[in-house]
Amino acid sequence: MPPEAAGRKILIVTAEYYRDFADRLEEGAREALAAAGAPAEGMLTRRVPGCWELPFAAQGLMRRHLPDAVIALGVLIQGETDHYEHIARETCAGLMRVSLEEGVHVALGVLTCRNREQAAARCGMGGSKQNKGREAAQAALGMLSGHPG
Ligand code: RBF
Repeated sequence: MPPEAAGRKILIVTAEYYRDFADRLEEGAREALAAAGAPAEGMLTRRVPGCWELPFAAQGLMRRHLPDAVIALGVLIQGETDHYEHIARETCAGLMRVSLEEGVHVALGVLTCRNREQAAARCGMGGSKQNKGREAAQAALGMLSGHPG
């Protein structure tokens, strides 16, 4: 069987509001794609300022580059106001909407955390083996290899 990612174009769009976490998520996603046989030219990576920008950017990039799948990455951390709730809700709803509108799977690698420690543990930092960027990439690959859609 050919590697799942061979010959595919996969877009990784990352919100870099927390640059340290963003870098780790993107790294996890890229490693998972490379392990599945994606050549460097099959991976398109783009950055946006924050999670709020992810749905708009993803849609524009999908129309322009026609990827086979999209991986959306970012970290939201609760603050003292309720901004977090609004950004989290609209980011997730927006990503689902563009996925359905464009007919291309968007893997959700957006973390919604109470604090930096929670985010670090999910980005493979401080000895953690978890990386939600890697998991999102694996979900995207799973959808490309035989899942309906
Ligand atoms: N963007 C993130 O990616 N993660 C955050 O935790 C985050 N927190 C924010 C908190 C406030 C109060 C505001 C105004 C913005 C925040 N943003 C965050 C940035 C947001 O996603 C977006 O980039 C900006 O609002 C500009 O449209």
